[in-house]
Amino acid sequence: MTKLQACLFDLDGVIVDTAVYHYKAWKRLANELRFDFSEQQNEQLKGISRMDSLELILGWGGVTISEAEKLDLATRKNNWYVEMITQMKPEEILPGVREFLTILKGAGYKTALGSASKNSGIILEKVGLADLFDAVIDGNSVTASKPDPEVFLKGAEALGVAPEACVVFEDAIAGVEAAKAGRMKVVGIGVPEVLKEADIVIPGLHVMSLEKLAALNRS
Ligand code: B16
Ligand code: MG
Repeated sequence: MTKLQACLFDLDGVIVDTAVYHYKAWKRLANELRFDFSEQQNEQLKGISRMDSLELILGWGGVTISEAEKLDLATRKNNWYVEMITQMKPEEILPGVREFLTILKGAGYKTALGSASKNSGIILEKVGLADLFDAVIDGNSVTASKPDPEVFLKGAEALGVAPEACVVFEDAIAGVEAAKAGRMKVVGIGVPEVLKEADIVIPGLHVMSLEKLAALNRS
């Protein structure tokens, strides 16, 4: 058994709730195209890449367009999204996140971000968490989306830690699958009925502790 040495964190839904901003921007785009989609449909967009999200949304609206038009729409949505996230403040960090990251650093664990977002750098800077991550792997440095393990394997590599010695914190099913495919332990953020493959599931990082991390080592 390899002793756990590093923690890898998803961003949206684990560190901050940027899903609300993604939803507002995608909804604005859909409305301009003269259709709408529900909050329930929006759940399917969590954790998946920008272009994959656009494909799903266009499918819901029955819209068929060229690849060039798709790129243009994705850019417009992203501009609206960036306008919103540049207003983000440290108060938007989810409960217990800063505290747990600080405890991890104090205990000698390495930390990395493993997100599908190409905007993770701005978000971490705006909420003031950039200094608590030893490495940031995001949509700018990966080619395959979750559930492919690439984002987390690159995170482990950047930290110089074996995948078996890493724990991933994830809120999306595709992210949990990615971590498992990368041979890592997974702490699901959400409910066990949804994140069935996770080793443990907690409601948020406010209830995470070094003791729970140590227990994963024995599981
Ligand atoms: P961007 P995560 C994901 O973040 C979001 O959950 C998903 O809704 C979004 O489409 C994706 O990032 C790409 O974001 O358009 O900013 O590159 O959960 O992987 O941290
Ligand atoms: Mg997420």
